Amino acid sequence: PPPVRLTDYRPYPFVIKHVHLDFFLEPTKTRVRNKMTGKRSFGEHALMNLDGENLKLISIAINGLAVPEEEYEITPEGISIHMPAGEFCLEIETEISPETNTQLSGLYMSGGRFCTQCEAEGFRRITYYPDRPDVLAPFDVRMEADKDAYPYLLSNGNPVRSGNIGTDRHFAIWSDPHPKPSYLFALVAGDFDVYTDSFTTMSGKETPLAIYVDKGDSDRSAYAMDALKRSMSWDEDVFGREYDLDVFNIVAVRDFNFGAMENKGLNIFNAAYVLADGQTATDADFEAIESIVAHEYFHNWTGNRITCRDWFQLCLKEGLTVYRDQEFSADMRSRSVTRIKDVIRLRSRQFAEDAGPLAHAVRPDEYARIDNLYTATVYEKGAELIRMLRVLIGDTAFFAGLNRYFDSYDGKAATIEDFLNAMQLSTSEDLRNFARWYSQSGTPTVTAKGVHDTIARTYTLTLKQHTSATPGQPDKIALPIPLKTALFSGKGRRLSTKLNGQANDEHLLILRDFEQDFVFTDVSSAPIHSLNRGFSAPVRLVDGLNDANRSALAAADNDPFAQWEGLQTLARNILLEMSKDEDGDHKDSLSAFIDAIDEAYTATIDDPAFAALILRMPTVGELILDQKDADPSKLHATRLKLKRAIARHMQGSLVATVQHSDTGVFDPSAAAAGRRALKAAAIDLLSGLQDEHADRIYESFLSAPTMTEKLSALNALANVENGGPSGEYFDKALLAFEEEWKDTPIVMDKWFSVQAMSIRADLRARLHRLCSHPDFDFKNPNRVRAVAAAFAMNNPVGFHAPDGWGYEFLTDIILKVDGLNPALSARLTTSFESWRRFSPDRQAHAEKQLRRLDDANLSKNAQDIITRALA
Ligand code: B3K
Ligand code: ZN
Repeated sequence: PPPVRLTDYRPYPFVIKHVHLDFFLEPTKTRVRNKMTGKRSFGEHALMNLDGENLKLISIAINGLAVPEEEYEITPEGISIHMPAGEFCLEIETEISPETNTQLSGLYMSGGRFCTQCEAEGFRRITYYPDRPDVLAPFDVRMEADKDAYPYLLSNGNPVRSGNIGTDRHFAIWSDPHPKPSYLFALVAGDFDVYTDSFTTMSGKETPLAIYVDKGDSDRSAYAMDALKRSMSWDEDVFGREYDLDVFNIVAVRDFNFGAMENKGLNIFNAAYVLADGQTATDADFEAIESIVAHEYFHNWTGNRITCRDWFQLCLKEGLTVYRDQEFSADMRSRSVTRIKDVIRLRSRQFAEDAGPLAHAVRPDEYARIDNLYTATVYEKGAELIRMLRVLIGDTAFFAGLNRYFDSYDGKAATIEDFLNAMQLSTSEDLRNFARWYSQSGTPTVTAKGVHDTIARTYTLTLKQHTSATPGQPDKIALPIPLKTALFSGKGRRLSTKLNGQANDEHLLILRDFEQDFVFTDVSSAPIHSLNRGFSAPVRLVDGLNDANRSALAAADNDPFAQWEGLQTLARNILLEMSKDEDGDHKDSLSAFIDAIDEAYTATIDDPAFAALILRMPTVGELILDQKDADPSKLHATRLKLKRAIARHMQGSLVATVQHSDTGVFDPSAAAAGRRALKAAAIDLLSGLQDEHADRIYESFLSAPTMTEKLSALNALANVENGGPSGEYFDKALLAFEEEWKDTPIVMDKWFSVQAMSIRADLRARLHRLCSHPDFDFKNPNRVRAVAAAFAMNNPVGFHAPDGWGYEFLTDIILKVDGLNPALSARLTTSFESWRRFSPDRQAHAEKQLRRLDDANLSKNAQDIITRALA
């Protein structure tokens, strides 16, 4: 099928003034009556096309009269109906089977409850409708169901009325006054425990809040509720945005294709991103819950009130909303630690995507399958573009532009051009070039070279940008790249210098051309430059410094991101040097590096979350990014060597850190989480010394007071594999863990993924055991991801095993999942995205499996990824 193209956009020729939906809920035979009133808005053609998929048509009537068969046609994509002139009331009744809907798109059942997922194109699996984001209408929903089995009946908007029907059934009516596109529709029916609270908005309106969870789980909803209230108040304080309905509900379901969904007034969440307490969730889980709750809530303004004209504009809501949730997390936690984590995520996911066959623009101009556009590029790079825009135009213009955007497009479906126009009206900076960031794919590389002139007291920094060709875009244009820059003396003192006559100790350089010189004046001695501070632009940087300069900067830089980045670059360099020359002792560079780490660690120990990041060495996944013909096993071995050297040198302080545990009630705060993160980093390093600390780590597993500590000890035990008693610690610990948590699926997912991410001789057999475990379930995405995605995306050593078994294992899973859940199989298939980056033997094995997938006649979603990966 031909791709969907941005240039093919045509407005829908009808307006839907109002939608009334009536649901008669039964697991295998749900009746949906859909009554739409509206009229043609332009044009004369009488045909109205509605989308529909897997629907059984029961009846169709216009203005109260049944439509004769020759007046409509059912097509593979939906239905075409001859419409009369003028206003119409179109009533369509269809039947669907939620129980057998394993795709988890549309109306489906999870744990005996009805729930929906409509973005992007799930609503057409519920009823015939113009299922496109630019058709907005107010919805009223009535539903009825068995009273005992489904005591709670929820939908978007405000509750209107509910009551009994006879003795066994009941109904509820919901009304959502805000016009919305169909992808924001939601319905939930089932039995739950409910955790309630309320929030008083800035205009004094008290709004009841509720979180619906599995029976017995309501205590574990407290943190999500707290995050929700903090999000509501933060959006008022920082963006001036108030909530706009009488109630706000969140429902947690176990079977869900991704994190959560921002349906108007009724967010539906993957239970893994709602439920948490110290015993069952790690600090990373708490952090994810906080940011996802915020993200979905923030969509109420960026996405729901202002939505997207078409799916090409997806980044309009996603990039902006990710930016907002990142800012929220930065305000709730440590700004610099949050930034570093966001950059790690961007680089490992988005840079990898941008460098391979799946690269696409933040706003692409064509796509084959919309589900496959929910990518790191749209989300994470989309957020970086917003952040960069703020740096370019400044805070005042940024917020003025946003307010103008909210004022101008509230209640409408907008485009990136609309957004940038609103911004342009608030700034004198010409944003036409900035817009290129949205249409050009690939990650620019910026190369820097500095020359000091002692006599003129100038420092000339020559910056170049280059972006490699990406699929469909052989030639690249220059982008405006804002680089926060500071100069330091050789001794590590930050210098105040002049650029364009302006004196400052940090300057914003905007590289607009392929090559440009920036001349700093008043520079008395040869400086060291610190570029892209705070990661002001999402680029790769070849900074032209030597390692001695970098060490000097790492010790001195007052920008925590720059300090961390300097040490990471040192680590990358030494790792690549060591893996190139395996037999060399690398004594000098090793000891200089370890001293730098030790020094930075000691200097930052009062900020444990940051110190933990200092101890974190670049992962194999990150190292691969800089390589051709990559050999993950070799990189892993080198990385272990480096970690061992660090552990050996810092043993004393690491042991002291491991022995510390907070006492008293569990504290999920960023400060307490930081202490646990440092402990985890220390345990991880010590585990590299194998048997020497195995007893201590096992002991730490047994006595761990929190899931974070339990899991970090378990992860560390996975690294200890020297035969003898310690080799068995991992399996002993797993057994104990399983015994304790076998009835708590979200916790058991961790048990599955720790093993899938372990690098051990028995990994292959272990993975097969996991897949035949009685609790492994191909229909539950969390469980499939806990094994398959954990393995393929987070265990490069195993996945890229030289004889190809990792590729074969994943392929077997994809083949099994595809018939059940194409969105999930397509996502798993993206794990092949970097296959051409590996050594020739690995490439041959990967290609063989991709061909196997290609021949298997898989879903359109999976096929789209396979075709692009092989292209
Ligand atoms: N908007 C949803 C993602 C929907 C994914 C559809 N394949 C969640 C989010 O980004 O907030
Ligand atoms: Zn989102």
